[in-house]
Amino acid sequence: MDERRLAGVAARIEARIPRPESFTSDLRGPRTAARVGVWLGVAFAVAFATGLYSHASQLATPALALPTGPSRLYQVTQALHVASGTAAVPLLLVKLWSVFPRLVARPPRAPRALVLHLLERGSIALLVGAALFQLVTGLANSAQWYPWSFDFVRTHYALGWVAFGSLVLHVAVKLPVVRRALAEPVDDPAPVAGQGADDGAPSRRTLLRATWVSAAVAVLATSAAELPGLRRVAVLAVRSGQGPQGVPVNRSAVGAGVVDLLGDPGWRLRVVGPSGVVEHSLEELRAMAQRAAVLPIACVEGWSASGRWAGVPVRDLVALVGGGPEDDVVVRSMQTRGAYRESRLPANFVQDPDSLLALTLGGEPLHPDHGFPCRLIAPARPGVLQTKWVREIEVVRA
Ligand SMILES: Nc1nc2c(c(=O)[nH]1)N[C@H]1C(S)=C(S)[C@@H](COP(=O)(O)O)O[C@H]1N2
Ligand SMILES: [Mo]
Repeated sequence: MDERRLAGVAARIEARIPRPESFTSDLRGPRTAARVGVWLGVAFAVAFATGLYSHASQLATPALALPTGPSRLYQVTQALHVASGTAAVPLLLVKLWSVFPRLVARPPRAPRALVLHLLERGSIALLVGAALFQLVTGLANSAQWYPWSFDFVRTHYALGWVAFGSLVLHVAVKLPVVRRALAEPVDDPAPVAGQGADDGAPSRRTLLRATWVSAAVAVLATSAAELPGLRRVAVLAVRSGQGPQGVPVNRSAVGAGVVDLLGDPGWRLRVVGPSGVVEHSLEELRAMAQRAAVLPIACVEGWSASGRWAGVPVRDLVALVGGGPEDDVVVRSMQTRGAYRESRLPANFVQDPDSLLALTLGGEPLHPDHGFPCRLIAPARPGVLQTKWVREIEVVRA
């Protein structure tokens, strides 16, 4: 009796679980999945390559010397990183929709087929999980929202490898299906009059066009602020482009807890090197040979702004304490807490004449929020490493 009731309940549940046949839209399936998949693959490849470069740029001692020019290199690659990740959001949603019926396909019974099925499903679970994680954490990061306690940089980097690795595997496994699907026409030929009815559903071509448009709108709404004249289109951009001296601010002087130190007449820049320690007052720094350069602040979060910075080339300060062309420098802020209170400038960046200890922005002394009395600004470098409120520069031999 009980057993019969149980069997009845099981049968009713079973009947409610959708089967691949329950999804009737022709728009799903390989022809849609392959076409959206191509662009999703491109977006992930761009995000992965630019992500690796960004990661290498933030290492204290990268394995190979990264180029110091063109000065906008980091700005451009980081904008591409955020744009490709943003474009991937609508692409991934349409792609998941197009293959969703396969998720509820019943596993085969034969042991060999079952093992293959589970391996395939496992690799797809890894790919989808890692891809969703990357897009969600990346978007939250570009919105400056950190609702988690793990280390974003390390986790996003590690899962970038997982996502890209499982993507390569997925493409390799699906290549025959993809080729077949791409060789087929996007839409079936229109039904001959009198035979078969046009059910009024949109065509696959319409669906694909709507997908491309969504991806473009998502990119423009978040990133157009980076393009000249298009800031007003970027309704979802986090940075307004406003800030003292025309450059936005991430961490203000108040936020960094340095306000009380900025007016100190006893402030000296300490420069430590092989031949000793030299201290410079602000007046002395202003009296040294100055150099100006138009350089961007390019935040890892995706916003950027260029300014005309002027000050003393770092290499001139390093030369005064016996530093040589092979030496890195560590730049330390007056800030006593916070992850970005110091940064390391690799030797080839130290030697670039545009790597400045900046004293002015747009011809005016630095605003307190931009790092008064002086800050580091170097070409092709992530914003997080452009240390503000500098107190000490130390020459270190790698
Ligand atoms: N000392 C110190 N320097 C810092 C930071 C910081 O928190 N402390 N933030 C960095 C980050 S994340 C960025 S994007 C740039 C922003 O520079 P800006 O505020 O002048 O635009 O400063 C960098 N320099
Ligand atoms: Mo930043």
